[in-house]
Amino acid sequence: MRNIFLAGSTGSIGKSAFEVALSYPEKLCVRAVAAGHFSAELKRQILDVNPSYCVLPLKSESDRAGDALKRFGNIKTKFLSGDEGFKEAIEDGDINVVLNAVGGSAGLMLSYLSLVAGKDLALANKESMVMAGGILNRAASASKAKIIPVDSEHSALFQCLGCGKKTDVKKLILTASGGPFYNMNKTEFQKITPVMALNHPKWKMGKKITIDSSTLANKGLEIIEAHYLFDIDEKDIEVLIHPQAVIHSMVEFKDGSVIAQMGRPDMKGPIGYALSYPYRFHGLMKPLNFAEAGSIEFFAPDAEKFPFLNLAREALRTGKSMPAVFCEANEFFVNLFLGEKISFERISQNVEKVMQKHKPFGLMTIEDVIEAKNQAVSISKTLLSR
Ligand code: MN3
Repeated sequence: MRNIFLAGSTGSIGKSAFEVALSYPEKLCVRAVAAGHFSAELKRQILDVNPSYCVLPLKSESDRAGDALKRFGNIKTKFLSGDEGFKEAIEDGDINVVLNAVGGSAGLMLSYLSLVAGKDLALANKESMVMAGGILNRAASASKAKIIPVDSEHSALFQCLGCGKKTDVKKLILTASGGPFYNMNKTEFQKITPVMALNHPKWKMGKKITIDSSTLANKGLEIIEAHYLFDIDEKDIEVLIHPQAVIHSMVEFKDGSVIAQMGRPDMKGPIGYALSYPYRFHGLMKPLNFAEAGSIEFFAPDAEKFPFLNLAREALRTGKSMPAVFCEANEFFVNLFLGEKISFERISQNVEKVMQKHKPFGLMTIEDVIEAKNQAVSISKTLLSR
């Protein structure tokens, strides 16, 4: 039995993970949940599984949740708040794995605390790996905890890498659906609204990641994530547009052989794999029907149309605090775009300016990462006041 701390339980990944857990009750148990707010969905989850803990960022929210569930006499859930609350729940001896499906840089501390506590981390929150990859890897090796990717491309790479030795790997090939604007003429980019950008052709996801998919910042973040997860050089990580999203990523070995991982675009695949590894859950999802899938296409990405690919590569080559600043500045400007305060093309233009102004410094501790995050926000704000 694996006892899961499911963080971000009411988001799109969280809800799929909840379903996976309920489908394999003899193998999985949701022992703790965490969400950004107390909602009807969270209440339903607590009533469904009666977890030992529920963690919310604010004390006022966790008090509200506690009050709302008090009248259900059999609920044994302890309501906690903030990083202290996370720590208490993570450190509970019953928890074996933390599934971090928190959206954006808010997931950073959870990844760190989980690994420090020696708990395996099923990682859907790519931002924490981008911002603090080196620190998280050190924490994992010190505590002997494993980091198992839940991001679909990285789950695919993880599965493909199992087919050979690391010294025999030539390159990683990250596939990208291309998002809704891949075929749009760049001159029309100025007309893109948040509603248009939120309409992703293949995956149904949260707002921040859907915008990131439309700018290809998501793929940029995934290059950095892949580097830290698998210790592969930036120049050996290729991006390939593959609109059908049937191949989730590939690994090329030095003998010229390429291994691909395929399946329907269903997040239950990578979630289930991370929670069953090194085994597999039987009947997890409908297999691919190749005759139905029809033809599959591949294109080289257009880095001029989507500047985030090269910005991410530059951040990774610069290293130190630059990936964290890249990640945080992007999140800052994505939120402004969602609020219709800046245009679509401004997101990448502003991130580039923030990177130019930032003086990179080495990241030794998690506090250094938070300092990089704060600097990214303050530089981002100066771009708006002019
Ligand atoms: Mn992905």
